[in-house]
Amino acid sequence: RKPTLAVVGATGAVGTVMLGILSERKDVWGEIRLIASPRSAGKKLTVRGEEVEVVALSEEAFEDVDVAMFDVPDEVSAQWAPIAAAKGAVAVDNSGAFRMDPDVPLVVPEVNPHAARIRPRGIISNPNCTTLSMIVAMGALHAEFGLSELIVSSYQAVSGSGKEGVDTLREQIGKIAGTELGTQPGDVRRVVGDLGPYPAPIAFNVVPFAGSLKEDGWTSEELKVRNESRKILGLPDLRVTATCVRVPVVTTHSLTVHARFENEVTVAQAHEILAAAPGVVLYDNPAAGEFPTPADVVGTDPTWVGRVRRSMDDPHALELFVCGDNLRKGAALNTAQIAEVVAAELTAAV
Ligand code: 2RA
Repeated sequence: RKPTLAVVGATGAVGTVMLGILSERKDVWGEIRLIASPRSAGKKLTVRGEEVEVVALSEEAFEDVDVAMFDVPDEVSAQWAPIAAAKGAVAVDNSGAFRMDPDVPLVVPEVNPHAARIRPRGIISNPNCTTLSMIVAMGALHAEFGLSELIVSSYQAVSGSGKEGVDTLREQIGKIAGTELGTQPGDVRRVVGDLGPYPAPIAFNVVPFAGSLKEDGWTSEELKVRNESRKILGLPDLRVTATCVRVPVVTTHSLTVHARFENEVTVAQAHEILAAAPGVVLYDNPAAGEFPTPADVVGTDPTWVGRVRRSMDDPHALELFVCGDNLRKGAALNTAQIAEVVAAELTAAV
C-alpha cells in the first residue's frame, strides 16, 4: 500500500502552500490526513483536488500514519513530533525545535539525502528558510571545489515573519505610497505608526535585524545560517559569517554570498556546475539584464543564482547572488521532498 501522510498545521501559512505542493507533485501518498488545532477541526480543505476534513491534533490522529509533517510553532512540534514518532510515524519537522539535536538529521534532499536514513528519534528536521535559500547551490559548489568559508548577507522577505509581517508591510506602504516621504530623518517612522514585528519601519526601508537577539550581538537568524550550513554540509568547522537583513519584499529571500573554496575556481567552472545542479537555475547574463530578483522568482521551486564573479583579490573565492522562495523551497517544498525520500524508503522496504 502507499504510505499514509499526515500534515500537521494544515491550515497555517506554510500548511496552505504545502497542500498546493502536494497537489502538484507526483502522488506517492495513500491517505493524506489533515491535522490542525481543535479550533480548525471540521474545516474542509482541498488537496489533490479532493475536499478533506481537518481533524484535531491528538494522539489518535497519528494512528496508522507513516509520515507526519509538522508546519507548526516550535513548542507545538517539541511536544507532538515525539508523540507521532512514538506512534510509529516518521516525523518531518519544519520548526526550529530539533534542528541542532545531534540525534535528528537536518536534511536537504539535493545535498544530504542519505542523512534522512539515520534518525534515532524518528524525527527529521527541515532547515530554516534563510539557510535553505542558498544551501542547494552551495552544496553543488562544495562537492566540486571544497567549501572553506561562507560570508553572506540576507535580504529576507516579510512572509518569513508570517501573516503579521505581510500585513505590516502592506499597511505601511498604504500609508506612505504616493507621498513625498523618505527624504527627512524619521519622516517615514512618524507616519507608519505600528511597526508590527519589526524594530523599524519596513516600508521604504531595510532593517538590519531578523530573528531575535542572541549573545554578542548576533541574531537567531544569523546563528541558524552558521549552525545549519555546517550540519547539512557535514563541515563542523566551516567558517560562516551572516548578516541578516529584512527588506520590503513579500515573499522570496535573497542572499549575497562570498564563498571561499580549498581549490581555485573559475566562473566558467562554477557556471557549468550550477547549470547542471538539480534544483538550481543559473540565470546569469548581466549584460542582458538577466539576474534573479525576488519579484521574478516568487512562486517557483528552484534556487536561482546569478551575478557569479570570481573575487578580484582571491582566486579561491566566488561572489554570487541567490534567490529562493522562502515559503516553497524555504519551507513546504523541502519538507515535502524529505517526506518523499522517506516514502521511497518505506515503499522499498515493504
Ligand atoms: C524569517 N527565517 O525569515 C525566518 C522564518 N523562519 O524570519
